[in-house]
Amino acid sequence: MQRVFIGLGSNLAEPQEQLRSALAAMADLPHTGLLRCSSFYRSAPVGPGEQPDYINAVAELETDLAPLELLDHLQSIEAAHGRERSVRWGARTLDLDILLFGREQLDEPRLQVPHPRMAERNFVLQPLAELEPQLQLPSGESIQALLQQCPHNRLDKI
Ligand code: A4P
Ligand code: MG
Repeated sequence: MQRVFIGLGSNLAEPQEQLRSALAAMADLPHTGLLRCSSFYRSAPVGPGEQPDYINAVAELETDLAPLELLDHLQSIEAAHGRERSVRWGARTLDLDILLFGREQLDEPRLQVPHPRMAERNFVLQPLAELEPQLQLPSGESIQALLQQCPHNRLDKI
């Protein structure tokens, strides 16, 4: 079993409902258990144009799936939630990112882990630190150090 952290985000179509339903879908995945989820956070949108605020959270799973198998399942869950890939970083009903997969470091065309942009995003780091305040990334950096260096965009615990 590997411990995995998933970043959840939504800013369309009842975002809190999207996250709750995504958590239920992840709990139902084969060879996978949902261990915990952080609080939900409301965050200022990072990306192009005018967008609604996001709801973000981080969930902890344990899984026997391989990383790319898990990615396939997460993309199916996104698709089932009406996600259409149009604008990069644009508004979305549901985004599920693999933040950490055990202590693995992967750099494949479809999957980079740790998630390459997590260190710049307080809407990822804050809920992750809520679950795991002593976390160290595979690089050796502590979550607390990353949080201090990260831009302080608007972020409110719900
Ligand atoms: N991919 C590679 N590595 C991973 C990984 N670790 N986890 C690939 C998941 N997917 C990974 O993603 C594009 C491709 O990334 C996938 O096909 C997968 O093979 P996508 O979800 O289709 O596209 P995207 O999400 O539009 O692009 P990207 O670059 O993943 O965007 P991000 O980085 O996810 O950012 N502002 C706030 N406040 N809150 C947010 O949650 N999210 C984004 C999206 C922008 N602004 C935001 C938020
Ligand atoms: Mg994504």
